[in-house]
Amino acid sequence: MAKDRRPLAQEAIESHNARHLEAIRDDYESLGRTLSRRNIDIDAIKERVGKFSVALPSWGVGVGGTRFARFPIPGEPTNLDEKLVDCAVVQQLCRITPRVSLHFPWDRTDDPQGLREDASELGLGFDAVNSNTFQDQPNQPLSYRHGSLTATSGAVRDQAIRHNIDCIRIGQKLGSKALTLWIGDGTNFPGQQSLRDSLERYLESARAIYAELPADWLLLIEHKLYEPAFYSTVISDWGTSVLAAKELGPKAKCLVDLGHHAPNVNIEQIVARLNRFGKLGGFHFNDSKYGDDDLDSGSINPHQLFLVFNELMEAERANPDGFNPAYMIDQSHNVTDPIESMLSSAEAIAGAFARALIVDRGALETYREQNDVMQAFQALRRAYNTDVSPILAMARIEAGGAADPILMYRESEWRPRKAQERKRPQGGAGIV
Ligand SMILES: [Mn+2]
Repeated sequence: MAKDRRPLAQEAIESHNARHLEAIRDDYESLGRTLSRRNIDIDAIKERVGKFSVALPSWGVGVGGTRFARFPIPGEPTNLDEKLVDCAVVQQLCRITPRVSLHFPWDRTDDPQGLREDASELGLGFDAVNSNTFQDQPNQPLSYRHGSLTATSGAVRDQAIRHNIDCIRIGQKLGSKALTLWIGDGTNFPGQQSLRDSLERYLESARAIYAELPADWLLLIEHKLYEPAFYSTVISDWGTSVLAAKELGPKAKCLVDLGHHAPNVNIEQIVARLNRFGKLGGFHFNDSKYGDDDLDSGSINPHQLFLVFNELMEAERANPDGFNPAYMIDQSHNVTDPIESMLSSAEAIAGAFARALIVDRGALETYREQNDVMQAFQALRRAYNTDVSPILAMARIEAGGAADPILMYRESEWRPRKAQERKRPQGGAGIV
């Protein structure tokens, strides 16, 4: 049995909860009566919410930035151990973020086994590992300036393939079960590279990585429309992603990052398409206004988040046994305390999940059959308009989390205390 090194005093959380419990219970019972008039058992919904989880990105607990600047805050984590501890704070307060997704080489470790034990003492495990061939590292023999897995140079491609295989090996020691593959490869000029051959090189490199996957692992292919390349991107859209996944084999699936699409694209429809072909691998949750903004989940378009989960519920109904997509937050917190953003986002994601659970699916199907457009829409609207926060709060309290995670976080004075203890963070430009 691992030692318990969770960062916050559990008694403080309990005394915080004691101050809020009566009000939450009151709201929960009232919502329970509302839902029971719709033949929905609130306790059953709470139970499903209690089993829901979403992984945290290790890079999300540091203050993010843009290519113009980064404005660090005192007390933010400056190394992997501190990042893990901050993830543990999030998990201790909200109880639906029990796994962390690491990013190599940013989260380089010489002792993955020891790291796994440390994480377990903090109440954390590890989710998908992420490779990074979109920037050069100090002392790296060959540059990715002109691409990585799709570079014209075979030696550069080999270096990028080897890095991905290293990530799999480290991930195995951490208990991960998936490698997320996103490359920045693409072009800025028409004519710069052959659009056909660069995809061919991607497939060849990805095949070499796929061949090294353990039997129970997945390769999650993440597409993105543009940036850092601005004319063409090799894995630019879900179509390219699903074709590549089909060509590679059953362990290759598609990862949908909500910010990686053209404006106004119907992402929930993409979810349905990928699921139809057995290729829905996972999600990177965030929100966006203009592009890959990496804003907090549910802060801009909570309705879209709900519709995505609604589609996920339909996918689960169609395929109840084999449905297990990897859910992860992927955001950049530039102007907030990252822990607070992560708590707010986890709540938004779980809230969208809970709303999708209370859609009356039987009625929805009947309305669809009858082409009763307005009532079909109302079936979704009724669920979307329901305030599910008492369900989330009750599930969280029963799991040992905080009644009001952000308030409790402030009461704990975590960041001011860390500002005294931790090294001063560096500013400068760049996304971390
Ligand atoms: Mn992503």
